[in-house]
Amino acid sequence: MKVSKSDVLIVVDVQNDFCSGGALAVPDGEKVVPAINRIAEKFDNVVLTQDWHPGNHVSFAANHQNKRPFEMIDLAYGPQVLWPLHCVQGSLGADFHHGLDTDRAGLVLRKGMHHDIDSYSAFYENDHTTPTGLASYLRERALNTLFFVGLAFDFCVRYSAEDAHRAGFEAVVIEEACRGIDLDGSVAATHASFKSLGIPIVGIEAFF
Ligand code: VGL
Ligand code: ZN
Repeated sequence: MKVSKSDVLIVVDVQNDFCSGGALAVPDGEKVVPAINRIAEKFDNVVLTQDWHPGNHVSFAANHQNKRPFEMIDLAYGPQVLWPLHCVQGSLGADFHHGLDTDRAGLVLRKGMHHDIDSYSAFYENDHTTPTGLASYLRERALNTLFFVGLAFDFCVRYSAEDAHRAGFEAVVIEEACRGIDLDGSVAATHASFKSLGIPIVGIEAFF
């Protein structure tokens, strides 16, 4: 596969809190870093996303009485998983993993900044209405095939790829350069959803 000028690599949330030792560690999260750096060299266009929450964020279990991480609550926009405090704006946990090559990124898109709405997707917040601006950025730059890598496969990568597909972009996921949280079967649900939407998963070797 030859990467073209209208392709973009979207590197989702490769941040300390999602890596080993982090507040919301995804098993083997940091193992995506070498693969992502290798793939990124092939792309002219790279976007990094960064989960970036205020301390009073609604997705933090600590901000609700008698709630523990990984419990669900109902918010105005629907069900929401409660998470451990993670990726707080300006914290070390919110920094990109030190091994990630960030130099070639044309855009760093921060998300989850509204205290009352979570944002898994890089396109729309969890109310499915509030846009992040990424779709307009990509359209204006005529980038139409989007390759997704990063963390977590079954949350932010999943919802970003699905929203991209619904917005009319070609969305492709490089699963070998992702790792999942796997909460209540969420990895299997992600595979089923990608299959029904026709979102392909491609291997890393396709790029070399
Ligand atoms: C994520 C849970 C909460 C992710 C972000 O990056 O997948 N998951 N915030
Ligand atoms: Zn988050």
